[in-house]
Amino acid sequence: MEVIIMKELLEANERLAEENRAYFSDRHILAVNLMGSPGSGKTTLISALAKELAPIPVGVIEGDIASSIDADNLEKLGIRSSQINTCGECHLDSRVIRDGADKIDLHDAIVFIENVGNLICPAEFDLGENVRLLAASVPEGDDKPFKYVPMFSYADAVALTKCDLQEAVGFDGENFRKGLRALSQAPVFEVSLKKDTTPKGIGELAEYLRKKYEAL
Ligand SMILES: Nc1nc2c(ncn2[C@@H]2O[C@H](COP(=O)(O)OP(=O)(O)O)[C@@H](O)[C@H]2O)c(=O)[nH]1
Ligand SMILES: [Mg+2]
Repeated sequence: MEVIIMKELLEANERLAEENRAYFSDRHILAVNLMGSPGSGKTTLISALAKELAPIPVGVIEGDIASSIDADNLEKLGIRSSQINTCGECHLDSRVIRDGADKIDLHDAIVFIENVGNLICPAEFDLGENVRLLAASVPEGDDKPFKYVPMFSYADAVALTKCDLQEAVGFDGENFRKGLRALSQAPVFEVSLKKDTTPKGIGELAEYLRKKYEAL
């Protein structure tokens, strides 16, 4: 019974994902589904990318179980944002995306969908995005691609965040890449966005997204 319900849920999600894809395409929007653990640096990454991607307009659909902290902070930085509260659900699904996109009301833009912090469930729900970006942070450990296989397989690109902490936590970059390469050829972008320091590596990731936007 449970299996049938899950199958129906995923099929319904897939139909709505197709509608979202058409919605984004009609408005010339590159939609980026940004996934990763809580605290992996997703919101920090979006605010740095928005600066780097200018003059391309950037908007954000923020997914969180509760609160509007991230959307409020991004709005303060001048980044158009809408907040979706999933009220306990551990991922976003296609159903809620359209509403969030209507609220920011952008076209000819890059729209980030910051998914709920979780390395498991978001990899099961297509949102109609163009790019699946995974923020994997150095303090989470270099073994994560071996453990969270569906998520690391699902990502089109990986932002390896908090690289300034590499030495402090003994992160083995070679082991991380070995785990990832067993699953996919997704490019890895190493970034450091420590508060009050000069950002590192963000230009390369912005360039990757800019090229995807220009190819729409
Ligand atoms: N040292 C360091 N801290 C970072 C970096 N990126 C983000 N942080 C910090 O990590 C914490 C969580 O970041 P946030 O962007 O809110 O993560 P999110 O929950 O994935 O959206 C914040 O205190 C950030 O300042 C980084 O590159 N280096
Ligand atoms: Mg966040």
